[in-house]
Amino acid sequence: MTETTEIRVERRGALGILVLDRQHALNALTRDMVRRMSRALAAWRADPAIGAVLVKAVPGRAFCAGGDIRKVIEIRGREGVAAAAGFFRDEYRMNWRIRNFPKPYIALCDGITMGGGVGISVHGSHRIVTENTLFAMPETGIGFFPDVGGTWFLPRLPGELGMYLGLTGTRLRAADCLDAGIATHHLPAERLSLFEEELAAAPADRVETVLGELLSDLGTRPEPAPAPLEERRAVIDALFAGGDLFAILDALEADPSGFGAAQLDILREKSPFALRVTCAQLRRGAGLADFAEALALEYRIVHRFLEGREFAEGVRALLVDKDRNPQWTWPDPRAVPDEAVEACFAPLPEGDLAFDWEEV
Ligand code: QUE
Repeated sequence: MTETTEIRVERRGALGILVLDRQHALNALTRDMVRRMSRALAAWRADPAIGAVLVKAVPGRAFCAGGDIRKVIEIRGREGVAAAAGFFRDEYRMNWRIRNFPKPYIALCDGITMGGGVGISVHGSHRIVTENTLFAMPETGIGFFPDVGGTWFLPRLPGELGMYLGLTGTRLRAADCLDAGIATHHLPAERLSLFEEELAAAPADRVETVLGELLSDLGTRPEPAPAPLEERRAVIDALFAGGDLFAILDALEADPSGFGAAQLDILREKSPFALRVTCAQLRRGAGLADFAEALALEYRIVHRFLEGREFAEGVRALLVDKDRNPQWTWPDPRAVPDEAVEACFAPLPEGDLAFDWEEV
């Protein structure tokens, strides 16, 4: 399969439609896909005949499982850090365009929506989930950090939910996504094609109105999760409130309910270095003034993850060799030097990533 078939850029009525079509890889984003999406957004922003953008995947298990990070690690090995960073440059710039898109941006998250898939949905104006949605930011498991704007949206979820999701990589279903504010609407999957058809039939200047009508007509309440997140919110808020990872780990250890111990078991599988960085990243993210700053901070961090070995080792163990036995650089969070964490946030010699609607 050639790269050019991995994303379809279509037009239907006043709708700009992006169709992820890389099913064999759960629609994980290649650099080519990212660039095509980014270019389409710039063109549609300036096109008065386009009233809204719809992003969806070909029918299957996934909306989008992330980025094609196996390829990123391969490029890092062959061509170096700067070449590998190019993927993230294009991806973060696309994330910025989604958040700043001046018309409705509608993501149909009908299936696995993780990592990079969250980046192409959660920043849009309309995030539609279905009974098939499985949402997560699972990066700490592969020695990486919750990027694609995680620095911005995770600290802005209610209470300490963002810290919990970013550290543990916990997967959420539709009802929890709605309660958390990650999703804005729920549609049964069987109604998605009708939704698209009706929206495409609206003239450009009516799309926004019709969109609202369709969502209230077709939208339903999702099945509640078996153990809804809302019931654990108070416990999560108490246990994940610490200012640094050590305070959070101490709170989990002291929790008598069993929930704390279960979270510690989950965290023991993650990269200790990634956990330290993620905690510091999300606390910093809470204080940032705008989205661009958050992405620029991630672009700093990603350079350090490309320079180090933790990310490559996580990708090797979970995605390439699949032995699920990563040999992390530091065996536990206390062994990670503070300087190694702090170094992730230091300015880049080349300066920060810039955001605009020009070129790719
Ligand atoms: C954590 C992650 C990712 C992951 C698995 C994790 C991630 C990602 C992929 C992925 C999935 C399918 C593919 C692919 C990559 O898996 O970000 O190339 O075909 O992109 O545990 O963060």
